[in-house]
Amino acid sequence: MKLLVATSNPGKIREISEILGSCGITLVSPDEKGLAFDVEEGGTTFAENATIKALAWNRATGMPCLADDSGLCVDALGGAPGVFSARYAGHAATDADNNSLLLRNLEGVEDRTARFVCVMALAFSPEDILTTTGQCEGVILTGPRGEQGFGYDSLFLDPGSGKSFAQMTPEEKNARSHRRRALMALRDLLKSTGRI
Ligand code: ITT
Repeated sequence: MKLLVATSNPGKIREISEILGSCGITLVSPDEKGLAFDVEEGGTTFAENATIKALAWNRATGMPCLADDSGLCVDALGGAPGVFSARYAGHAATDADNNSLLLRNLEGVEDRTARFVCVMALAFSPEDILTTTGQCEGVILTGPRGEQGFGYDSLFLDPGSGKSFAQMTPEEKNARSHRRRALMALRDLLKSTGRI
């Protein structure tokens, strides 16, 4: 099976091909097809956004299309920043801006439990869409730790290892990431429904 992966992020494409490539799935990127367009992620849930993206690419190419949406959900903030993770501090916000705002909003807050969430949507047609979710539990630190990663990694403590995601090698992080869990669930669903 050939899948178009609706991202031009090489890190995501590598991670997806590690998990799905071994099941007889060939991945094609928009770059390889010479395609580029922006899809407005106007949904209120990760599932809605991932589905909007996967469907838009499916309509444009006629191919099965895989898209994801992910973000950080903090319990004490009612699940924020959630689908607004990339633009928590505004449309032009940098990771540093978003992290500063998160720390400010959690000043003096004791319950700092949080999770990274990722939803994968695979659209075969508008009537045939599979979605799976992966989550990864953690605790928001009171200040940044580590230099690796991106986004909220330096503030996200993995309680099991005692390291922030930014203190892990890419391999260590990917082994437990929300994206990996969503992808493994997708691989299992494709197998159990006889599609691969
Ligand atoms: P696309 O172009 O593929 O849409 P994106 O940068 O918008 O990539 P996501 O929708 O996957 O990325 O993630 C939205 C935001 O959630 C991202 O900008 C980060 O702030 C945060 N985030 C998601 N996954 C993360 C991770 O593994 N580590 C740190 N922050 C993460």
